[in-house]
Amino acid sequence: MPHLRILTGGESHGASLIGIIDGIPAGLSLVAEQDINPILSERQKGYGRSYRQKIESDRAQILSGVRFGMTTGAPIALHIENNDWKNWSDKMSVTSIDKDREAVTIPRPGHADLAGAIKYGHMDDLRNVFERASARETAMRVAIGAICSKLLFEIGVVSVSFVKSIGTIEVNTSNTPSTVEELKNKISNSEVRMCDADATTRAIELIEEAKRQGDTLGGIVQAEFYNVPVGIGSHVQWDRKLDANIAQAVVSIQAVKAVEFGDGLNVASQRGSESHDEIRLDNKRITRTTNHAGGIEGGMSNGMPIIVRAAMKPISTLMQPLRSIDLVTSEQTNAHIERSDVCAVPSLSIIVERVVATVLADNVLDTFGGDTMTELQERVTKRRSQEMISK
Ligand code: EPS
Repeated sequence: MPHLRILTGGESHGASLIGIIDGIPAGLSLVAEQDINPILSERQKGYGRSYRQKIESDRAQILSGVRFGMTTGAPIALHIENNDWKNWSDKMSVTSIDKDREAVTIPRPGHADLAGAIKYGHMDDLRNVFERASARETAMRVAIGAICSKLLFEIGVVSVSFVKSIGTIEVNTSNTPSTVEELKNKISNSEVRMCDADATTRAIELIEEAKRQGDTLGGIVQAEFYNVPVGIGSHVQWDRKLDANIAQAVVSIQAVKAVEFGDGLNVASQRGSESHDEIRLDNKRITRTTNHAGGIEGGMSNGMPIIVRAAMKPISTLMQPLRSIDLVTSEQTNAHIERSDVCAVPSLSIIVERVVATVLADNVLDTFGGDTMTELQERVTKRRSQEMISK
């Protein structure tokens, strides 16, 4: 993160999630009820989530850095309560308790349980690892990302995200709507955030089948960002490349195993003539005929839509568990079972959109600076004028 500083804290069944984002300019209008909480609700939806989502109704409270609905330039501290905490206050007690802690000692294949236990010396209670490893933490990353989305919106950037596949069910992209608004409408009518009614029905059937079999499902999501100014990120140093920054952030999301930009893995089998985007003028604006690159060349935004895909592995808590060992008794047995989701791919699309927004806002601020939103907007407007050819 070249400009912003961000930290999150909190456990899945602890009292709450907290987050701090430092580096947002002064003068950004910010109201949690309008700018953050509707997006947190979206993250909780999606067919295949556990009963937990009926217990939670995530709302971020802004604790600092905002006065009278405007950012002051100071660090913004956020708080999201875990409603479920009241049911877990013994198991997650901060102070020692007299009761049995019901320790978990059988790691789940695919989860952070085993490596985390060996690393931090928690072989006698894996809960010390998995409560923090849990994807519950993404609620706070979405809240922070929603602030970044608002900043991007104020410089003219809009975004959308959707599910491309769940397990073996893929959307038919041939009738994808051409405008962002139409696309958003179609996605919001699907319980799995797919812009294809037939694929939605089949994905829901597949989730039901996986649930009956005590199994889980992964999938692929896509996030798109329009009107990003040219030249955020940089070719001059490895850690300033925009795609590298995005890849790190996206792969840091729980259960994400792969990230792609534009044509992604397909570039490997293409010819150069098929893979690159020809440059042309559209009313004196420099633009491209195609967008195979997904809006990034040489580690910099090139003005075309930024297209990012992420692949999520199936969730590692299985109701029909895989084999594992008890770290205390050495007995070969079934992995630990904990209430969990069958499929969280629709939520991942919301998370990826906000995590990428965070990286884009960070790179916008690194490139253009500005202590106030007015300064930032002036500098972005100047850059946009350089995207034109005057003759
Ligand atoms: C998660 C397991 C489930 C999910 C949770 C992530 O929680 P629980 O064990 O309480 O049912 O619902 O995700 C959330 C709580 C959330 O808000 O996204 C896990 O193990 O990662």
